[in-house]
Amino acid sequence: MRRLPLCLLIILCQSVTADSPPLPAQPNILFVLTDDQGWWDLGMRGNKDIETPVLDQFAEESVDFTRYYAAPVCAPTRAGLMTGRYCFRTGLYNTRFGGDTLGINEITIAQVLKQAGYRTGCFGKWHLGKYAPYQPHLRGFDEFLGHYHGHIDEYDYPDQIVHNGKPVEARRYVTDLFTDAAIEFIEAGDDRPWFCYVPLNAPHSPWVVGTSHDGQARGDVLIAKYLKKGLALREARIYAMIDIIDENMGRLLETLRQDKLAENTVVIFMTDNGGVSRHYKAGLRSNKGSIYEGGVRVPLLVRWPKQFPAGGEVAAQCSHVDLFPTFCELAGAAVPDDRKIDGKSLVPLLRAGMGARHHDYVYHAWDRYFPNPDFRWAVSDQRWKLACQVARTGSAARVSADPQISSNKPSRSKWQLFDLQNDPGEKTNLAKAHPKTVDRLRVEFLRWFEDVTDGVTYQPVPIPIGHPSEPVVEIQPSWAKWQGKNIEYVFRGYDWDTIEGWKDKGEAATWNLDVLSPGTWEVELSYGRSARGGGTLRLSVGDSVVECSPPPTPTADVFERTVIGRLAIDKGEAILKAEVVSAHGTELIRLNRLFLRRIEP
Ligand SMILES: [Ca+2]
Repeated sequence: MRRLPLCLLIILCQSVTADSPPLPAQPNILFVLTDDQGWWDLGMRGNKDIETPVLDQFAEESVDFTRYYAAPVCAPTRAGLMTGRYCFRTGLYNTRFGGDTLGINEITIAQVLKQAGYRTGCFGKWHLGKYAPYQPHLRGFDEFLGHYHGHIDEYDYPDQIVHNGKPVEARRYVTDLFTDAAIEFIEAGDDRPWFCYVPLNAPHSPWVVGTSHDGQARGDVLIAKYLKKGLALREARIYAMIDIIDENMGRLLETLRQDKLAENTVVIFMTDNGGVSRHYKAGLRSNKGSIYEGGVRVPLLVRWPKQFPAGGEVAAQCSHVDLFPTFCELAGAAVPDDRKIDGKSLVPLLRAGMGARHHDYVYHAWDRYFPNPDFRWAVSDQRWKLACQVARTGSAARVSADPQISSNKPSRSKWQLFDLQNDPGEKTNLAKAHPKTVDRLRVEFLRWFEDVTDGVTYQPVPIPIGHPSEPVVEIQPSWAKWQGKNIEYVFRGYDWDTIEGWKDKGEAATWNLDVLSPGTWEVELSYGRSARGGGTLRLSVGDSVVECSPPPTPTADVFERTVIGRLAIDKGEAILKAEVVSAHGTELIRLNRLFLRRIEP
């Protein structure tokens, strides 16, 4: 008896699609992605404390996907969104250390839509590659304003902002800023349809809501509002950031309304991984980074007035990789046929406004260090989910850019089986009661894992230098490998990272380079040095060497820049090496960054 309604639903779904008139060709696509906002961080999910009136109203006008999955963390989801492929196929395996770079042979949805005649813009967090030619304006986006890394540190007067490859200064709260840029893009329209991708970096840490130069009025008011409701300060800050997201979603939708674009625009709202807030969880287990539902189930709301039924609800399990073929179908563009695309278009489900089946299986795996089939993984069918989450030991601050293969052994005792239909909170492990289901899901997961990792190398891509659009290349510590007893990488938000503790002769850090054209580069060192330390540092690429003894800076945490010489570098793969010639006292320096500036021949 349980199966009958399901069959009817499938038949209904198919008949709606088959009998429906064709969709209007090439609608505009406005795609809003938020960062670390949970499934539960919406009023419509029963969260009585958060205030998201715009998104709640938008949900009533949209098709709501109730089993929609992102990857457990940021960059893997973005890789899947941009390519329709699970991230491991693309060479992307990390959120830092250069492992967050989308393979150069991947085809992005922006490239496809641009080819199909769309104007394309991206406003927000890219997180798929820092260097040319991995930057978004070189990967199909006509227009990019945003940042490359996983987060920035200043949200009010935002730092690390880039416009089409060039660093720029910007003011205004970052969510307002990216929304302003998206609205400018939408309103600068011509006859072409447009694709406007708005990957807002809120409410990702560091949870900054201040408006310091405006008297902190808005930030203080929003935080105070949530503190009064009894939230802890951290939670109040996250909710306050979501208030601002909601307000800006309203600005985008109002722009469409005023410009009479609403009926010709498909609007998508989703978030990039599980939430980080803990005040209200809608009964889901765990948070961002995990393979439990709280780590991977995210909202997906899709609105197209008169085409997709308002208030529709899709129960079928769907995945972030599905948006790529969905956008292709909306644009009338062919899905690339020279590679495996994991996603399946959601258009039939959207037109029906319902559906109980889409993917037989959806897969998750996340290990910061290296793709690993035994560490943190899960696979689900429409009812069951097999999950394994093993805690890794060790300090994240000392994580090497050199991927280490885990020594974890497969351990069936750590596998958990959940009945998601009856236990969406993943409270009861049924693995012992259903060994055949466990076997089936594990076999399916391993089949998938072998498939998506087959023939792919997982290493930080070599840093390209000599690309014509990037005459100055910033070499960051997080992309280095290092060797030595004292030396260590310290993560402080990318531009403030260091490699420090250089004490013994021979202690070294290296970066792999991909030299696109031969030439001479001026080397500038950004560093801090205490008067209690010092010494001589050598930088080399092959036979080309420069040495320097940088003077002290006001403290070891104040970074100054100094040009230390020139390196002649041949075309091809090369290794840039920094090493201790001599050191005394506390440490030689704290190496913050290197800048390679091409000298015109
Ligand atoms: Ca995220």
